[in-house]
Amino acid sequence: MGKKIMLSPSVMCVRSWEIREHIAAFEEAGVSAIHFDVMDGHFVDNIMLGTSFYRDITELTALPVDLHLMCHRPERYLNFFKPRENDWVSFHANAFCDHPYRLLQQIRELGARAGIVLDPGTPVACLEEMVGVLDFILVMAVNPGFSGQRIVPDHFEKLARVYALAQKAGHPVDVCADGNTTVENGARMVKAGANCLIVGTTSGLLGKGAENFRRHYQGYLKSVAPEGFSAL
Ligand code: S6P
Ligand code: MG
Repeated sequence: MGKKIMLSPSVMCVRSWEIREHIAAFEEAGVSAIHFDVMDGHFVDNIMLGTSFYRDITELTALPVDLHLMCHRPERYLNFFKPRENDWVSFHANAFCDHPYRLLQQIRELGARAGIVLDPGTPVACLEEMVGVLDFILVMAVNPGFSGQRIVPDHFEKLARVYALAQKAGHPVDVCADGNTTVENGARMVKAGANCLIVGTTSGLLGKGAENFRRHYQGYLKSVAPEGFSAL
């Protein structure tokens, strides 16, 4: 059995009125989590995906929700979202946050999985002091704020450095890639060390209806990890 690859579909790429059928398709496919982009209009200009939509999703499924907080002061949002046990919560190393280590501990105390996000411009070294309290690292392949962008050129090399650091943690730390996870890029991301891919419009899986997701999910998974894989 080869490397286990997790896929997490990004719901900002799904029309809100199509969410119910998509969640049914995600459950059938056995995705690892549902990626949920939160944008505060300050850390990034865009404003997107709030607490009521999060609650709607949690009423529809027990699948973990992967809260990607693109927000300054991410510590403020735990009380608003109230993540469930087994949800994933990540925030950006370059967002204003006085005590990121403490916030990671607080996320874990809720029983959720704690993650740090690296922008394309954020150095990998900032993870060194936090890797002991991390469950995953989300490496942005695009600048945060929008779907449908092109990957930054040095992303694969950066992923490899993140993977090397994660290996030294002494406990399992997942390495996730977010943005422009086309089949071709996804395969290179997996080779570079990612074991989790956030899939959106450019993967061809989202933005074209739930039936399209159903039809192409297994093929995508096979293409990004051709040497033997299993979904978690
Ligand atoms: C971007 C966001 C991402 C997008 C994803 C969409 O700010 O964090 O999670 O949802 O990049 O996928 P694609 O394939 O359109 O880039
Ligand atoms: Mg995201």
